[in-house]
Amino acid sequence: MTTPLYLSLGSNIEPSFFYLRKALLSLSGYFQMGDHSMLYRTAPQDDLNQDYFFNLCVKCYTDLFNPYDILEITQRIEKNIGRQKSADRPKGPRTIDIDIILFGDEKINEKTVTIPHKSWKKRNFVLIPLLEVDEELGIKYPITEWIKENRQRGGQEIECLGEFTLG
Ligand code: PH2
Ligand code: MG
Ligand code: MG
Repeated sequence: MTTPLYLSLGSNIEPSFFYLRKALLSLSGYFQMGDHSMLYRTAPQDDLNQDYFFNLCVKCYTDLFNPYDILEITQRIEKNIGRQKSADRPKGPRTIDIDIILFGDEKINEKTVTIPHKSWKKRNFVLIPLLEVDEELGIKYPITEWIKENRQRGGQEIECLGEFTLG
């Protein structure tokens, strides 16, 4: 049985496009790849004092069923791309971030992994590209409502830069 897996990718250390491409190519070594969204340039959230991010979402499929196995893969790829975690700035600048947003109907809330992602409802840089890769998610979750609410709260600047090709 294959399960859909929705990932959000982000980078705000140059060369961001290179890191994002490398992440998509690496993911294709572990998962069956579906569509990825357009590329977005987005204002930093949470830790505001850093460069703008480049974000996109991708839909994958996998036969794995243990969310920890998925996490291990995404973290291994982050590490390979040179991600360095900073204890004093957990939401600070990063070469690449690969976040698990949704994994089938999985619900897990533990220290190392939370699915659906802890902050996905509050982040238009996740919701907008996510809806683009799978419109039907908008039936299951009130995503357009969340997007509107987030917009009203402010600080959610997001600019579509167009298609992101792997070539
Ligand atoms: N990631 C964060 C914190 N803030 N802001 C934007 N715009 N994009 C991100 O990917 C992002 C962020 C923590 O992972
Ligand atoms: Mg993140
Ligand atoms: Mg992360």
